[in-house]
Amino acid sequence: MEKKECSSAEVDHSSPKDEFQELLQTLEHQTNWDGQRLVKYDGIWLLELLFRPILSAQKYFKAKDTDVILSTMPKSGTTWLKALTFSIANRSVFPIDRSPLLTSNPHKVVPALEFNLYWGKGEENPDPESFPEPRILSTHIPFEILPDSIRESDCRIIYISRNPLDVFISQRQFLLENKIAKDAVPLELDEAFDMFCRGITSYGPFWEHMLGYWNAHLKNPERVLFLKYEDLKGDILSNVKKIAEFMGFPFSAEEEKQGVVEQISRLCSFENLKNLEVNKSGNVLGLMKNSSFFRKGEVGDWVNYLSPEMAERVKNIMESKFQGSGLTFNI
Ligand code: PAP
Repeated sequence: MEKKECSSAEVDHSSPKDEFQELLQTLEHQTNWDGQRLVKYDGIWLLELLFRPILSAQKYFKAKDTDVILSTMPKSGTTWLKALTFSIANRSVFPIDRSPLLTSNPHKVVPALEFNLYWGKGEENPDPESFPEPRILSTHIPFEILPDSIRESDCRIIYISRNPLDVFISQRQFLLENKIAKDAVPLELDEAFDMFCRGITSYGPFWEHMLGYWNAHLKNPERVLFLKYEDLKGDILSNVKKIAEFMGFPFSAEEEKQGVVEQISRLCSFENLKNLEVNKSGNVLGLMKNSSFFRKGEVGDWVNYLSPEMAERVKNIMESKFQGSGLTFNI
């Protein structure tokens, strides 16, 4: 499932008579907080870097009913969810003490549609048809523009959301550490925060991203599970059981008695993963340090960076954006 390392500078958007290139030139664009270009596609702001992979995923990805798709807004708990779902689905294949997570970063064991499956062009990409089932795959693609086959198949989608203020700080600290747009100067905190409040994250859309998956969950809870990072922090054991049931891999009474739920929770805990050698060095795609995916792992770290007035502003936006939807976050 692994693929060749590749940096943003190597992504070739320039082949002649390229449909993608032609389309790209017609799109409205703007710069995000850390100097990366965003383009507006189907009314949704997307990282230009991910535009070709997203279109390729839309065109080529064929979902299977047995697939589990992990969907997230970056910095909402993707790495944690990858570790948990991989461990749940593969618990009869790998005993905990021989888990691939002990020697590979969670982003290596659960590939992402945009970063791993469709990052390159054509045959450079791995063939997901050859992956063992159930295929667990991740994506940051907004619900509305997911590949049709994901929305139309019976595959399951697990979305993890997080308190918006912690998402903002986690994204910002990650980008300051990784400097993905090499020569760009990141915006000052106040300016970046203002952009975030207007609905633009370092990745693209924010409020609509969450609402798209929240509404999909309300419409079809059997197919779309909606989790909150804070709930997992508060009670990991019942959430591991909930995820396992949703994936179709419930724990037997015997497994529960043997403490398998606790073992998986411990293996995937922030403290355990952060301290593994594999996560202290190396990188994802030559762009992002493995260690930067394990920063603090706390609820409410935003208080160390943002003022009460800034929090109030987000609270008000949240109330108006989520009004009547039933979606809430404690700030
Ligand atoms: P991604 O979407 O780019 O893959 P993602 O994993 O969602 O990133 O976000 C990383 C955040 O999850 C970090 O939060 P922080 O910046 O507030 O610290 C990271 O610390 C946290 N995180 C990573 N692994 C775990 C884990 N096992 N348990 C809890 N939090 C975790």
